[in-house]
Amino acid sequence: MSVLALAGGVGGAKLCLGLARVLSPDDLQIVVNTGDDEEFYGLHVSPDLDTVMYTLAGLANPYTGWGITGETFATLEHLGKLGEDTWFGLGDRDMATHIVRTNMLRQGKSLSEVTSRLYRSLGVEHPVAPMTDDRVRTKAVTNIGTLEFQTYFVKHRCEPVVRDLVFDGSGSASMSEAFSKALSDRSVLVYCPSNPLLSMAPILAVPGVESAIKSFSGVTIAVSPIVGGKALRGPAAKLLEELGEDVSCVGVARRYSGICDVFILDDLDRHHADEIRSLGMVPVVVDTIMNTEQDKIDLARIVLEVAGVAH
Ligand code: GDP
Ligand code: FO1
Ligand code: CA
Repeated sequence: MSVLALAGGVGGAKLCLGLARVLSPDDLQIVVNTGDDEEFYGLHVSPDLDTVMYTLAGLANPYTGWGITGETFATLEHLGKLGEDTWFGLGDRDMATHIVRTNMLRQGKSLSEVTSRLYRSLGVEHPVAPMTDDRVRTKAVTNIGTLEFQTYFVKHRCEPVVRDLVFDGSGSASMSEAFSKALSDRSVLVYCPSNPLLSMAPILAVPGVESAIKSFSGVTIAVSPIVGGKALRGPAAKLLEELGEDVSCVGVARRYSGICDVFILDDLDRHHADEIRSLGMVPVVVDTIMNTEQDKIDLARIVLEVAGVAH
């Protein structure tokens, strides 16, 4: 079975790890959101690409989900002493990733090329690509003004009330080559349990993506990131509410209506199965909470089994 998985950061990375444990590198292509990207201290940071990378490389910080385990922050501390505003926490080792990325981009390499080099260097064999090599930046239109994504997310801890989300630059962006190829030659598309508004929406906003998914010849399967009406972490539930959408797996499913065949929802949400069916998707109810590596592998196997049946 040949799979294309779409992912944001922490939630997406969990299922990607499970998929990578059960599929060979030839059978799995991962495509990641880059709307969260931003420059700090002159360095290009790609949080979701790095979260997936550190997770697949076994280096991810298990408490935060992002960054490197056992990280130190001496450079950041010194940047502070030199008068820099240091609310965005780049660790010493993580900083090396951004230095290599920034240098390669400056030399004219694409973000796809940089990503392949970084992942390979950390021993990750499964191919992972950004959704686009072009500049797309998520902005949050809030009650305190329009904020750059990391200012909203990290500096203001997602506290401002969001009225709209804008994916700056996406109108003129093109899908990365790996993304566009995977949409035409893979047999299963998986929407990982990532934030539908902040991680999946920017991927779907890249011109041509939605229409390519509509004509995708294989099976499309989503896993809900909303469990029991709540996000397991992060602002997904708060954002659904602020944007007037259903704060449940149904709100998530509605966003995938017309571009998804099978919707996997958690046991806790089994009472929503009929609503999912009425949106035109086949509901599959399972335990979707991935704490251990075995949980991630188990859910990945279920996704593949469901894909096999639906095919
Ligand atoms: P971010 O970019 O780091 O915010 O991560 P993502 O967008 O990829 O994922 C965030 C979403 O993952 C949140 O809405 C969480 O509810 C969801 N999530 C995290 N862990 C799990 C899990 O174990 N199971 C499910 N179903 N969702 C999860
Ligand atoms: N998230 C935080 O809440 N605080 C941080 O200081 C922080 C630093 C950071 C550095 C590198 C990186 O790749 C991610 C980092 N994140 C941090 C996480 C990240 O900004 C968000 O989780 C995502 O952008 C949301 O997907
Ligand atoms: Ca993200």
